[in-house]
Amino acid sequence: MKVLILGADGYLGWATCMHFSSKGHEVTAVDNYFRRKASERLGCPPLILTPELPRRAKTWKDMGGKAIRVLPGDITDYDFLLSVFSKCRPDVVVHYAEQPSAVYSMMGRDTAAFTLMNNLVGTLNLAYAVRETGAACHIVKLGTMGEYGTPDIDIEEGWIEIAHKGRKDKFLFPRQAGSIYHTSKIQDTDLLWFFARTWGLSITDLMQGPVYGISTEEDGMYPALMPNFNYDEVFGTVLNRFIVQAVAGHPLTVYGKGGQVRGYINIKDTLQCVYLSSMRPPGPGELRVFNQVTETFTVKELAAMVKKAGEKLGYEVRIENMENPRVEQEEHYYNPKYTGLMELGLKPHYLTDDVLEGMFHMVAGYRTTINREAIFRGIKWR
Ligand code: USQ
Repeated sequence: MKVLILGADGYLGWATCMHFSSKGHEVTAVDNYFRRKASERLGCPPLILTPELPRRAKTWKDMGGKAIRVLPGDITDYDFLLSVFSKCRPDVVVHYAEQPSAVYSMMGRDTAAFTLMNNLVGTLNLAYAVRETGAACHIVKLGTMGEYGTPDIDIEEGWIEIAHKGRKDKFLFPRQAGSIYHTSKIQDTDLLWFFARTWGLSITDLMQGPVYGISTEEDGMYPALMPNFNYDEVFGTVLNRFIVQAVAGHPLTVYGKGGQVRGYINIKDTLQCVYLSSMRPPGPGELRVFNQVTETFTVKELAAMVKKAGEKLGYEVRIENMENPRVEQEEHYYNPKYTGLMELGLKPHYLTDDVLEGMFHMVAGYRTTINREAIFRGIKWR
């Protein structure tokens, strides 16, 4: 297949490029380096400083991989995106090219506006490019479990049947996000659902939970190929942050009571999910939704697991329940369904003591580069 990966320089993007490439697909990688530049600007670069995409692609090829074409640019520039489509003629587009941080979106008016503009115009351009070039391609868009919020009923896999006054219909599951970022992901889903209904586009929406992990099968732990792993308050996800905090001797920053439940997924399983979805596209006009998580934990359960694994390795790990900078429920019902990807063939890597210890060992190798100032600065929702 010809695979176009938008947002190829993010935490998940480059790993996805290598995953498809290793299976013999023809990969084109696109990124405008937003996240790389923003995390640099905010003084919170990733733990491992990786080269930009052309160097990564060269390293991958030198190490025996297939060529990956790199086209740097911004998909909110429609002419640029059209030129990418004419060069690549994709069978599938994996769309990660969004501002991915809830915290960044809540820093102020400008970052909120950027998040909406970037995420919505990028997605709009993608739909138009598919239609204008007549590409018979499937769009795999990364969504987020945070779109659903924390409702007091079971969360279905994207769709819910509602009976009302004696009649029934199927609708997108109600969504009520907790940040401007998560709201932009509801809105981009609405855009794509509109284009599925109106133009017959074929869409998969992967409602992913927070991802953890620092390495994948394909990178061979070679630093130039490893994911851009952020541990700071703005771009880091909670479990990755806790491991770095434990290694740096910083208390684990549990927000509020720590009873917030989320569905988590190992980065290796993200790759499987995106791959499995790409190989089995939905029909034209269909918006297929999968909940992309493999298990659920409260934040305090995660902190306890990290403390236990860290102490076994000789670290002194302290947990601190701090005032929650976010507005979110700290104790709530949470029961999402997540069987669709298993039915497609996902073989989960669960969060075991061995996985945690492996992450500790890898992070410890970069201990001297950890910037403690970036760990917590207290960006508030209100
Ligand atoms: N949390 C803490 N302490 C921290 C960081 C986070 O207690 O130091 C808590 C948060 O308050 C939240 C939970 O951990 O309740 C998850 O936070 P997170 O920062 O790992 O995740 P979030 O901000 O929701 O965003 C991340 C990714 C985003 C993705 C989303 C999936 O940045 O791209 O869409 O996870 S989900 O959370 O399911 O919406």
